[in-house]
Amino acid sequence: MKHLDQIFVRYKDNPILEKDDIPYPANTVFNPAACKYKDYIYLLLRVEDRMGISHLTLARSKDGFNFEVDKNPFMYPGEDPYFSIYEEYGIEDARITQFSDGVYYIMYVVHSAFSPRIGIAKTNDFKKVKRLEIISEPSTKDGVLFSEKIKGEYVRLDRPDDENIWISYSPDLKYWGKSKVLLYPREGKWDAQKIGAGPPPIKTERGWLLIYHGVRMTAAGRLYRVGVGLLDLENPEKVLGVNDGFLLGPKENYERIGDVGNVVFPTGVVIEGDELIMYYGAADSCVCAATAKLSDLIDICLA
Ligand code: BMA
Repeated sequence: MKHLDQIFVRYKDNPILEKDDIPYPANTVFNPAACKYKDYIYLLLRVEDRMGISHLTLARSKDGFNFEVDKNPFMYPGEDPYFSIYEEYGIEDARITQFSDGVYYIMYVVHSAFSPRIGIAKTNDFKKVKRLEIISEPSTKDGVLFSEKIKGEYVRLDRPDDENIWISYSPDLKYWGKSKVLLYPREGKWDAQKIGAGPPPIKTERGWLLIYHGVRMTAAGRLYRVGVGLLDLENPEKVLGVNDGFLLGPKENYERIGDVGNVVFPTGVVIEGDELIMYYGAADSCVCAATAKLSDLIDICLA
C-alpha cells in the first residue's frame, strides 16, 4: 500500500488560479466547487473582494488544470430580502452536486450578522441559477448534498456545532430533519479540534467516499488538513472506515502563506474512471489541484 504522503499528488503548476486570474478586481480566490458539464470541467470559485465580502464566479477548463474565469460573477449575495438579510456578509465555499436528471444543486455558506448558515440553489445550464432556500439554522458550514436520494430522501452533511459532521434528511430539499452526529474530531490526533465535509460524497461500488478537512489547534494557530472516510452505500450513517492519518497538509509555500496561512481546504472533486482531481483552497488565497486514485483512497479507509 502507498505511503499516506504519496496518495495525493499536487499538480505541478499549482496554484491553478490566483487573484490576478480574476478578470476584475479581487482580493483573493479560493475554496472552489467543481463538476463536469458538457465537455468542460467547471469550478465555482469563492472570490473575495476588498471589502471582505465573497461571491461565486465560474471558471471553465477542458483539461481540469488550465481554467478561464468568467468576466462576471455567477452569484452575488442575494438582493431579494428573503435571502439578503442572511447573505449580507457574503456567500462562500460552494459545493456542487450533480443529479442524474441533469440538475446541479449548489450548497453554499451564507454569512451575515446572524452567523453562517447553508443556502441551496440549482442550475441546469450554468447560465441561470435559482435560489431555493436557506436550509439550516445558525451556525453551520460545510453543507454537502449526496448525489441521489437514499430510501426516498435527500441526504446532506454539515457542521452545525462547529465541531462534528452531522447527517440530515429531507423529502423536498426545503425541510430537513432526523439529524444525527456522524463523525467526530479525534482527541489528540491531527483532526482533534473540528472536522467538516469537503466535496460532496463520491458514490463508489464500495461506499460513499468522503473527503473531509480536519483542524488541529497549534501554538501557531489552526492547521487545516485533508482526510478520508467511507460510508455505507445504503445507510450512510454506518461508517465503514476513516483513515487515521491525514493525506494532504500545508507544505508548499502557497499553502503555508496567505490571508490565512497553513490551510488546505478541499471543496471540489471530479472523477474520470479511477482517477480523481481534487480542488482545494490554499491559505485562503489561491486555488490548487491534486490528483489521486479512487481505489487508493478507498483502500486506506478500510485498511
Ligand atoms: C473555515 C471556512 C473556510 C476557510 C477556513 C480557513 O472555517 O471559513 O472558508 O477556508 O476556515 O480560514
